[in-house]
Amino acid sequence: METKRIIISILICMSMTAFGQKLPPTIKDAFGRTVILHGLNTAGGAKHSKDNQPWITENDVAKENTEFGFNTVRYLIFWGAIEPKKGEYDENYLAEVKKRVEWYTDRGMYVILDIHQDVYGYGVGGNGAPAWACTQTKIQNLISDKRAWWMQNLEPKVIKSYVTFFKYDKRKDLQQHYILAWKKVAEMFQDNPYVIGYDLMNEPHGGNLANTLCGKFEKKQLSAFYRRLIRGVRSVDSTRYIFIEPRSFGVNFGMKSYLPRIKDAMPDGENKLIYAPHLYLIFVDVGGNYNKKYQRKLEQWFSHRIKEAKLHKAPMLIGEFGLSPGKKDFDKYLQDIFTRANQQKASWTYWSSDPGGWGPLKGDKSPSPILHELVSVYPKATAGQLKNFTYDSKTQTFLMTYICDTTIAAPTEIAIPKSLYPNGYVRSVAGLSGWNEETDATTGALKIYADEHGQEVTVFIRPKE
Ligand code: IDC
Repeated sequence: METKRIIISILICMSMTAFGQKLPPTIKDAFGRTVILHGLNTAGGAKHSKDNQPWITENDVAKENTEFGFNTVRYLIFWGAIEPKKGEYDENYLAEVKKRVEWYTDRGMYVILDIHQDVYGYGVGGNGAPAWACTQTKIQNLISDKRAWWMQNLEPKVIKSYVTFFKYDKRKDLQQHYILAWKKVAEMFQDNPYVIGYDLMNEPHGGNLANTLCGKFEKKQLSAFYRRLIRGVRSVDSTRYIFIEPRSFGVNFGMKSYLPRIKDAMPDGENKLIYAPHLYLIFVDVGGNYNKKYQRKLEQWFSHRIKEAKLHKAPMLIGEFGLSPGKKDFDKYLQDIFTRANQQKASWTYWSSDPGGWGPLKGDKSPSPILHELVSVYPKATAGQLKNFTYDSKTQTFLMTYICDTTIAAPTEIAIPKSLYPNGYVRSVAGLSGWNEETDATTGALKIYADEHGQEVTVFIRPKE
């Protein structure tokens, strides 16, 4: 039985590269290793908390890293908290962000900084933009409203705020201040290599639905905004990745994006963009369960996103996806996402770490059924070309194939979350005549040191019986 299972997994893994398809670009670390990012968004609660900081403590961060095996966080920050008064930065807020960011980076986790917004900004009932940059400046929280929160985007004052922000010719100051805010943030983290990049704007929305759906918003306004913003960020930082998102409305559900090719503005012409779309099929928020119809929608979502990532010549991070563990087949939905993400060597950050609701931890911080689906073995850094990898959550088996590159002066590292194999695991490495290995004392990651250049290596991991 066991042997049959192993053979089947190996065959599946091999068939994925059998037709010589071109491998998508991947994220690289400072050593040139191929990196896969797995982590959580932290945190929704920061949008309206008193100090705009998330719930998390340093201990929770350690647990994410060692117990659950995550190597990344998508960390939410807010323009309204960075620049609450026009032209004045809140140094205290930024210092508190820095302190928390270092909880992750000091232990070698990557941080993606995300300037977040939903429903444009604080002045019009949402979060994100400071009240002074909204068409209405009285701070109110409409989100406690009973409707789905994103319906607030249909409020006239919200539409007007988005439209004004993206009409650069009329109100240059808004985008200029947004760019300055990013420059301020980028300057602060310049010396921290584990801050892997900047997610320029959460879920860009043009306000006007007609313009959004016919493509005008992405083709004209959003692309022009990104070009300005990328130039601005690159004037202070030419090493980090820049994460770009398509428009949210429709694309989150699986429709195509109209965003034209966005180019980086690195001094040496290098492209360090990562395509970072969100995945929320409509059944997640509005009634219904995951079924065949949504399985087809999921295929459609991936097929559009893969084409778009190719257009931008960028690797992909699914920046947000999530759902309630109360939905029937939520586990199948998540595993279907991971299978497709792994085929593309795509990274992901689950929405969100907030305890309770969709979170991997319940309100009392005990594990929710979501956690079980998110915790997996994955190649967090591969010293060579990562050909393919699979993880089966039912059997807890992992298989990867890579081509060894000895010009890379660092080992291949496989994340093996400590909570996964209480009775230990068995690993086999095929394709090498000799190698050294080591277990990371803190995270439990398996490090493989090999010196046979060009050799195809297969690693298989399963629970100890
Ligand atoms: C949600 C939070 C919810 C909050 C709402 C509005 O889970 O508590 O009331 O935002 O601020 C997104 C957004 C992300 C959303 C998430 C889930 O980027 O901020 O968080 N979502 O609804 N886009 C689609 C879904």
